[in-house]
Amino acid sequence: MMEKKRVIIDTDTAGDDTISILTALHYFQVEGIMITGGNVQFDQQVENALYTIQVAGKSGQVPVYKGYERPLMGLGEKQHRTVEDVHGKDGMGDSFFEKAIQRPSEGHAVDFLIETVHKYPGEIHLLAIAPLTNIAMAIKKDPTIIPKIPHLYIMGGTNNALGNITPSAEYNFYVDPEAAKIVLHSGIPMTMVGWEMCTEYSIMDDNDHEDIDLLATKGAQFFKDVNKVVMKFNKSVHKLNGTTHPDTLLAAIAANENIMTRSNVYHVDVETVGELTRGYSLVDINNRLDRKKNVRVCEEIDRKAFKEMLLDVLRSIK
Ligand SMILES: [Ca+2]
Repeated sequence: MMEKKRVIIDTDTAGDDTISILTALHYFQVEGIMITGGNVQFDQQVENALYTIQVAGKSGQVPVYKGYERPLMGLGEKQHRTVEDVHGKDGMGDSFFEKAIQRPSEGHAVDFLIETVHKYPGEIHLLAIAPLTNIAMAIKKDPTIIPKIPHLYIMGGTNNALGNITPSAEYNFYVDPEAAKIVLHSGIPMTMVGWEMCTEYSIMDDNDHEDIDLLATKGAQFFKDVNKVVMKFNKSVHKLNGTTHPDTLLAAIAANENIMTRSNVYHVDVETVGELTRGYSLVDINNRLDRKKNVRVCEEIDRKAFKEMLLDVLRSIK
């Protein structure tokens, strides 16, 4: 068997983050999980990550580090907004799972990232499925990690499409656009999977949920539990008929780039000051700005192959 690639996950663990973590644990050697402020109350996110590791049967094998609880500029109107309405009060579909046995590791997530990248230069792929605060701060603290990171996969932004937290912005970029800006211009090779990829290719409708139920595994039950609230939310707010899996899609693409059937490298930037557009991601498709092309943007996914990967992951968790 081929040796698994090493990854570090940066997550605001709630809802689909958990399935993304399960996906990463299935396909990668996960060196550690970093928590950043986002979806729900910070310590709850830490607990959710620890519990997810336990569900995967890997308790004590994957360290969880606490990172920044607030965005870089989290003041006044820019205060960070959690989204319990999307994922449930506990971020886990109001499942209120028991407390995991594993506890968070000592030390700051950013220091863990820096140390691990230096320990395995050229080997640590990053899966960013949260606001980009921790990764931006790591780059600022030690820019010498930049050439040692082979690839960064970002779930965030949109390719000039409808946002989810505001009409113009996707949640991860909206929470910390300054961090997104630092990361997008860092020079790290990166792939962005935007929210519109999620709504086009990752939705699991009632039929898909039936297929998942039929697996009758612990993984399938966990999937069902954490997705209870988001199913209702998506129907009423986003007019989407099913659950959305942006973070899982991101992990699946990182694990198997062949499911990304079309992508292009563009100049991508993020709006930090717009009255209506804070967090909006600009993708310069026609190169009107004539600026450096910095991001590979995912544009099409083999939806069937993605679903197969998801089923494989959930099937494997007995
Ligand atoms: Ca997330």
